[in-house]
Amino acid sequence: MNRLIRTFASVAAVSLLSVAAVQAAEIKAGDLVITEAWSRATPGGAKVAGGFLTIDNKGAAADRLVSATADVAGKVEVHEMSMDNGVMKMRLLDKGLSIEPGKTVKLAPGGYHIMLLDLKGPLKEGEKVPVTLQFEKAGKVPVTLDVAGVGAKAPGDAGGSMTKTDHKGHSGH
Ligand SMILES: [Cu+2]
Repeated sequence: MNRLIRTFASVAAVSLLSVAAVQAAEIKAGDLVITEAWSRATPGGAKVAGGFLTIDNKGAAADRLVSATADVAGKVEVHEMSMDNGVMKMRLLDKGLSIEPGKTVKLAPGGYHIMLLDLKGPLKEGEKVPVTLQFEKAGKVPVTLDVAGVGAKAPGDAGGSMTKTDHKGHSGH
């Protein structure tokens, strides 16, 4: 518990220090820098939402995003989406997502993402959704997802293209 509070306090301190000119919050956790954390408003009664963010590893050792939790979701998983013969497929990364040293890993629509499952309510545009990421080395890292509009930043993906996924939890799209 102490560790959690300290982590949170250091993140809060970093946020206070960041310049107002930088719009997107930059979160530092050890050697990791996390930016552009966002999600999309959920259409209709959708019970799932993708979470997207950019993770920069400025250290000399690899880290790994192993899991995440969110108060708004019953469960959060680390997923990879890819095209297979024109069909979008979702895959649970049960060992997590490796963040190699010196590399930037972008979680974005159509690729890696965190999946918020069993949503307790819809995500609305303009909302800020707190999520706690769990890294192998950096530990628990609280971030805030800025909720954009339905289908935002993903042209042609405004709710139609995800219906062909083989991932059970996504049939609501
Ligand atoms: Cu997914």
